[in-house]
Amino acid sequence: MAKTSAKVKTELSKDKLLEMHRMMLDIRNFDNKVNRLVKRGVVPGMTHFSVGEEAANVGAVAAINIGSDLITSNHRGHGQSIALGIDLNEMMAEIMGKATGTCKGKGGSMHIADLDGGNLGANGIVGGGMGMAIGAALTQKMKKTGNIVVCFFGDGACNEGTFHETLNMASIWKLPVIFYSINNMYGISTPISDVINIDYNYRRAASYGIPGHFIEDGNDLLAVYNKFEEIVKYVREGNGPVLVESITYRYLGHSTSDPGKYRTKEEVDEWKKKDPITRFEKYMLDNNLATKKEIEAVEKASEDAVEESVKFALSSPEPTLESAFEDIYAP
Ligand SMILES: Cc1ncc(C[n+]2csc(CCOP(=O)(O)OP(=O)(O)O)c2C)c(N)n1
Ligand SMILES: [Mg+2]
Repeated sequence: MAKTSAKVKTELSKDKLLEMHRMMLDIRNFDNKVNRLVKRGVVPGMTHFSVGEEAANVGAVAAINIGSDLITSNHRGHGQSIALGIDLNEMMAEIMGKATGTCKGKGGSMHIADLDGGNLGANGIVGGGMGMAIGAALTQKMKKTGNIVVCFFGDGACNEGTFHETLNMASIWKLPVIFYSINNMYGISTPISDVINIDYNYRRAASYGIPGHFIEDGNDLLAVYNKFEEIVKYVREGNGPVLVESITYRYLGHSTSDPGKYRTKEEVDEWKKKDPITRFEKYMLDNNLATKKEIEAVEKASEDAVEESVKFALSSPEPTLESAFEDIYAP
């Protein structure tokens, strides 16, 4: 099993560590449940999962000010939504297209937005969050809010034109935005090594005169958290944008319709040995940061919350026909 290299920062309380662990469990349990529900035909449409990428999401979100800082997301946005503390009942209802959903059942899995948590929204256009992120960052700068924006995207999105346009604009205007590429090494079935002529995308930061950071082990929760803590401070102090990339892996297919024939079982199994949740549990136990009993209690609470969300969503009403004409224009 790979080691957790990062040291716990003294200011990280036991409660915070258990909360981060809970977030990772919620992501895994929630997405595994949705995957089963899609296969049973209970959840309609296309769904992308964050299973395996929990630490890369939770470590980043845990370092920002939830409720005042902002994020933009992509098609694989369940991990970020949950890490920001979205109501699981409402999120499950949204994915099932119910009126009680986060977006009243009009968005579904790929369009979850949660303004209370600072989530400006997921979207199905690869690179689509980048323009929104720098617009939001410009607002923060002009209004001097002191808030920052984290723009989440994949490795594949780094070859979209908007990546270059937004990094360039953010750099010349010194906007408070962190461009964060979660590199799971594939864009659908295409390995990243087939589509870039450098080893890692974070090196592209040099083209815009901004810092590029690399988190080699994005399955190490504390390595992600510690790196983000440092970057968040730099960006909040008004030094301009940063590009950061973490390496992780998705256990499930690109989406529910992906049989995954482009990668071997051995490759997937190798990554499962570096599982972010198992490693963090071991780390907490080895360092006497939590007891087995406390960890089991968190596991049980997470499983119960996901089951509860399914009950809530299934018993919720469908949106009415009239509601299709509501929420079209901003007030
Ligand atoms: C502009 C655009 N081009 C292509 C697609 C189809 N598409 C959806 S996800 C995806 C791959 C994205 O890969 P990456 O950015 O690495 O994210 P990951 O799915 O690996 O998390 C593609 C090509 C799209 N949705 N939007
Ligand atoms: Mg990818």
